Amino acid sequence: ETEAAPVPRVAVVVCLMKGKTVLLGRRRSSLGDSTFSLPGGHLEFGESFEECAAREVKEETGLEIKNIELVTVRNSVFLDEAKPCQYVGIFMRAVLADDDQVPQNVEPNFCDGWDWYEWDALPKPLFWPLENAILAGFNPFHT
Ligand code: 8DG
Ligand code: MG
Ligand code: MG
Repeated sequence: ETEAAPVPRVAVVVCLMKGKTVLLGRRRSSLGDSTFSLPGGHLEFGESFEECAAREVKEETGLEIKNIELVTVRNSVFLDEAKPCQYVGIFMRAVLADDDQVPQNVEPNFCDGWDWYEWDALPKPLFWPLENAILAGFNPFHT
């Protein structure tokens, strides 16, 4: 059986900021299983980055967000995976539309649950494209 050749895909990820903290969830996925990552997912046809950010955050956490802005773009190539893949990662930042909202684990098959973590004390291990972005200077609080 032959599979279609892999192609790069566009992913929008969202650094949702509350005070000095950001929202992270532990992944349940063949890619980066058990690592902490931002809410986010694949850009759908016709969407703006901001629309995708709001939709993915809503789908995964139930939260409504505002002040959605582009922070940086990263190219992440996963050649060592069983299914090699490549993501152009669009890193956005945003804040809660209403500070009283509490994240819900809407997709428990893909995430152990969401929580707020101090930017200066992030949990380990981070999903490696997020880790790499931070090592390269990604900081949603300094833009
Ligand atoms: P979808 O079906 O909802 O569209 O996608 P998903 O199931 O939510 O996809 P995902 O794995 O959460 O995100 C898509 C890709 O985005 C992921 O496989 C790799 C890339 N990505 C990064 N950094 C991050 C990050 O910090 N969090 C998430 N969730 N994805 C990231 O490059
Ligand atoms: Mg996701
Ligand atoms: Mg998703």
